[in-house]
Amino acid sequence: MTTGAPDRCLVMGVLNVTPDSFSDGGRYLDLDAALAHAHEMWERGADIIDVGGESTRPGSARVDAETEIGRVLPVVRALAADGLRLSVDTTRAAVAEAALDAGARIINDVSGGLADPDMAKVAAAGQVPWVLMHWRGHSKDMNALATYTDVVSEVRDELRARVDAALAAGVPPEKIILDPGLGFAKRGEHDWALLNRLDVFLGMGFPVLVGASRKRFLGSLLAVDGVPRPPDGREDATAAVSAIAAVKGAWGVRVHNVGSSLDAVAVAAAWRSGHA
Ligand code: PMM
Repeated sequence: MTTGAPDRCLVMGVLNVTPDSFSDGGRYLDLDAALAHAHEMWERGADIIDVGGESTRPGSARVDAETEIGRVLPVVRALAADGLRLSVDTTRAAVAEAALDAGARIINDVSGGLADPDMAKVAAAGQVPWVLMHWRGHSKDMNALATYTDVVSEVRDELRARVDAALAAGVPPEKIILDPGLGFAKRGEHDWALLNRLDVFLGMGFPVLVGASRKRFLGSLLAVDGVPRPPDGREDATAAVSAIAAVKGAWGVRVHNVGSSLDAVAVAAAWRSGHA
């Protein structure tokens, strides 16, 4: 698969094989349930299934590498054998390497290579697309790291530093995908500022992935009497972000409900081209 411009924004379906992810934790820890959900997303038209074995919800504790590998590998092996295109959502080089060996084709690293110095070597050796997300620290610390004077330029500069590190490690530029990291060491005001200036990230010269699905800033936007809308009620807002991201030229959106975002990116593609 290339990371160049496809004719429409790609839809990456989230498969969290975790007990505690914020919106779907515990639903797909069972292997059969995970495989069935992945197939359901794939048959609906998802372009990539993103398999993760460690929750990144704000405040969550880490799991050890063996636990993460134990969750991710059986799922990757089975889905790759069925021909699904998979990314592995991990910050650990050992997990990424094992998942690539088992058939995953993309590394989705929410730490942009910062959490594990060996990740760049794995990405360079595998010659696979590598999503570098903006990140400032692990989940238990990230709310305290959400301090910015100018969030757009700081996220851009910090991402640029991750790109430079990846290139220096031998990762080909055409394999790099950037992600502003909505909700990761960001408060709602930061998420909106980043979405408002998606053009800055698109202008960095690499494909851009947007992960807004069901996130807190959408719950806050849709709050009633100060009570955030729960994650299950954020689907329409997620699809709206997918449509806007696609109209602006994002390479992909990472979402839990692929159906509504596939419709959204279809509308965006028709809008952009002026024909269906
Ligand atoms: N968000 C989450 C997990 N992985 N990966 C990328 N590239 N971008 C994101 O925004 C992102 C991610 C957290 O959401 P989840 O707990 O619902 O998976």
